Amino acid sequence: MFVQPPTWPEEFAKRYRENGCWRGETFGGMLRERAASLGNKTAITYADTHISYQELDESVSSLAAGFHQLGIQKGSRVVVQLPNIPAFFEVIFALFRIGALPVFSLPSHRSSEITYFIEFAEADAYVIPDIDGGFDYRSLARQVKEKLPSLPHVIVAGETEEFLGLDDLRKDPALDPQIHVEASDIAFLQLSGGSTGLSKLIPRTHDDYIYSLWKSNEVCELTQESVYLAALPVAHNYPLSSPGVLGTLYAGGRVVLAPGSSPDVVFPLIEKERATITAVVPPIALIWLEAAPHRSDDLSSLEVLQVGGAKFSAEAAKRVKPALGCKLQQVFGMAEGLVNYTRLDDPEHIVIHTQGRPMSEYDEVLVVDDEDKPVPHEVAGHLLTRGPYTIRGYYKADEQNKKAFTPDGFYRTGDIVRLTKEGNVVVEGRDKDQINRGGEKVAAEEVENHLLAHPDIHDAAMVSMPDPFLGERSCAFVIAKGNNKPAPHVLKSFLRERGLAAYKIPDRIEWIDAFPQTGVGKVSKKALRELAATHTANV
Ligand code: J2J
Repeated sequence: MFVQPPTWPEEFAKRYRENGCWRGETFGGMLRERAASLGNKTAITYADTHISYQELDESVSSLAAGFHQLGIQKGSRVVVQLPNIPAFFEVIFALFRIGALPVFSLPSHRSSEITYFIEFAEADAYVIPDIDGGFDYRSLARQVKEKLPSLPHVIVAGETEEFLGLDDLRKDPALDPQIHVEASDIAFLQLSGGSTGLSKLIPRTHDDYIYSLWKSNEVCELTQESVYLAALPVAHNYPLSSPGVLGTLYAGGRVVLAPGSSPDVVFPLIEKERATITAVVPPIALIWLEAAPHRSDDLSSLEVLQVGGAKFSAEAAKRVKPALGCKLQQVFGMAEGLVNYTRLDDPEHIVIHTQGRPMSEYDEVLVVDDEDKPVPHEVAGHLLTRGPYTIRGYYKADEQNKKAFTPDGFYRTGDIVRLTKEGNVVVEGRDKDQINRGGEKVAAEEVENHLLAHPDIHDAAMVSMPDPFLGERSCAFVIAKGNNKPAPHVLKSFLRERGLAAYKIPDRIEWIDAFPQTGVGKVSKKALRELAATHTANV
């Protein structure tokens, strides 16, 4: 059963509509309009395949009919785990069109995450590619089916083996069931980075997400001429919406799907497709900066490189223009909503030293102390936010919502920031129990719980340690139950066998006799972070 998540109080919804933020558009309707007005213009390029808006719209209608005949209904949830391939767009727009909700999982997720998403969202189907990046997703689906035999459908884009094929679902587009979908309906469930145990699910409406797209397009100056190169996995909120692939389609531009983010893959693609904008996380930006002087690819079409997802150092930021010949745009966003951008005409010191400012004049941003009292400009504090595209509550999480939101509806981002006098945000740190591994978020508690399942482990605590490349890596400290202390690589295999995504496996695991404690007897993660940092410095 679909449980309605908390939403904006009527007075806010009314205001966002009256102010023109929410335009009453749906994703299904938006694609149909673009197909009508842009017809043969290319929407998506994938290797040598070019898909026009018209063609995309038709395959979406034919799949909408297929999903509907399969029993996927308005409000049904479908876990979508697809890489950067055209099927991603066909599937999600087909689901949008019939009012079913994609649950966006990442290609790196494994059985632990996927079974949780399917169970928690009570999903009716799970959509995968056959093989991607050398990994066979059908074998993953088999593991998932073993744990969840009642999962109704596994659908494969490609060679199906024993499963149902996406191509078998395609029906005559005229059979599109024409389901009525409201712009205020939840369009999909996005994943939170997670800080308390497992990822929470983020309900985003057509109205609020489409607003974040067209507002991002204004700020990032996206037009029909724009060519957005998707180098990050498109299911992640940042390349999906800031302005990302969906913003590009909204603008009537062209999306170029890259199968990876290395310079060998991306640079020739920028040259070939004359890409104008792309988005990366800081570690990828560093690799591109290193590679650029040694390569002869023509990157002259690239106007903007967006960097976000984790803090980009000022030293690296300074090198973007000289090395790549394009503008840098810093992006500080979150799947829960709020997105900040440096503006394309901002002076250099702002672009290099800040993470930009909220994209909408209706974003409310507060920086507060531990008692929720506002702090002055230039003083670091907790970032709280509320606005026309920031959620009011997670999906099926009544208890957690009490902590994650203030009584008047502000989302507690868990980020420590300071606001400059000009109103730009500088990210100074974090007070959530999360490790940001070069843009990939790892909830410490989730990994600790897996470690605690090991028979030799009495207690576990995971913290970040500084890393020049990723910004942070993870270090888990473990206390033994008895004398048996398996080697770290044995514990890592144990976690892998439990089906945990590779980026969540601790980079380092250390046995320790006891945890340092805070004054009130809790595990002091601060002291553990210091310990991890000293050990790192000694390596
Ligand atoms: C420091 N920390 C940052 C930055 C995100 C656009 C861009 C990014 C995301 C994203 C997104 C940061 N500097 N520039 O959804 O639409 C950290 C913060 C934040 C968390 C959100 C988008 N940019 N972060 O990264 O939901 O801690 O979204 O709260 O994955 O990433 O993570 P996520």
